[in-house]
Amino acid sequence: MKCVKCRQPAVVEVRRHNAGFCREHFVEHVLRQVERTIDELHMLRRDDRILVAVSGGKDSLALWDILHRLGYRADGLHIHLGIGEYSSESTVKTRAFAESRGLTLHEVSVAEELGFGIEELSRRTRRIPCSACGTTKRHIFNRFAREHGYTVVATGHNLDDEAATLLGNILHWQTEYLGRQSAVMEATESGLVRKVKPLVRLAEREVAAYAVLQGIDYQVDECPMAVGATSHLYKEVLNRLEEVAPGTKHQFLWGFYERGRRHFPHESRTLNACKVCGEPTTGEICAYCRLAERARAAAAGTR
Ligand code: Q46
Ligand code: ZN
Ligand code: ZN
Repeated sequence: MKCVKCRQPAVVEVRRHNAGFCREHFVEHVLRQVERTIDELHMLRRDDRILVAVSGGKDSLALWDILHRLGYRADGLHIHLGIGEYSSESTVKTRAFAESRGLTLHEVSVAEELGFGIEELSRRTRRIPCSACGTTKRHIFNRFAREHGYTVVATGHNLDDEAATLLGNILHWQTEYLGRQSAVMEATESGLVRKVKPLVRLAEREVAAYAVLQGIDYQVDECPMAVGATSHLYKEVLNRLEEVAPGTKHQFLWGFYERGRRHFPHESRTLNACKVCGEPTTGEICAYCRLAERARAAAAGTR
């Protein structure tokens, strides 16, 4: 197969575009896809101060690299989750990446905040690890962005991630989630910082190919806590459909953004300041503070 742009041998094939690309033109293709997503969905402004949520995996490091190349002002925030060797290795990769490109990296440690990491947090609170982890990450990213004057938080969710979430939300008819599922979450007066997902036009394998071709040394291991997650099964199912009919994932997700989402309720919720930490919440005390309180109570043996 030859590159559609220059007829040199292709190194990556993108079946849904029925095209092959050489290294140089694949990189250019990825940059254009992200630029197009940012423009079409009005994700970022040139004067935005962007905080990239960097885990050390391919998606977040590729996103940081791409935003940097597109000329945006983007700093990184890495959270030390405290999930054994997986976490320490992720931190090493993230730091090395930031250093190699001269980018500003902030770090926050869950263990320093709570006294223990995600593994212990989920054990003590008997919550599914990814649920406790998600609550913690959302809280830390939003609070950090707000306190440090960032106008937007960017995450590395790709087409496969978002299509799998959509499939899960439909299978369970989570109408409230469907109304909110979007590649852009606007800021609220109550203090939720704007959130964007600039990689939603790129399939996971395209992001991986981009990271490899750009020489990004990322954490290749999966988080050990994610073993058996249903999202893996949804991704497998979607990949199977994609094999038979290239373009299915894109049509599914982007069709939803363009034609499906508006049929689900998405009225803005009234949010209050959490009585403990001040972060926005629908109740009196936010999910993160309730989680932290439960974990501390369990440690003190009061429950
Ligand atoms: S880090 Fe955290 Fe993920 Fe690990 S515990 Fe689950 S949510 S899988 S992106
Ligand atoms: Zn080429
Ligand atoms: Zn709180």
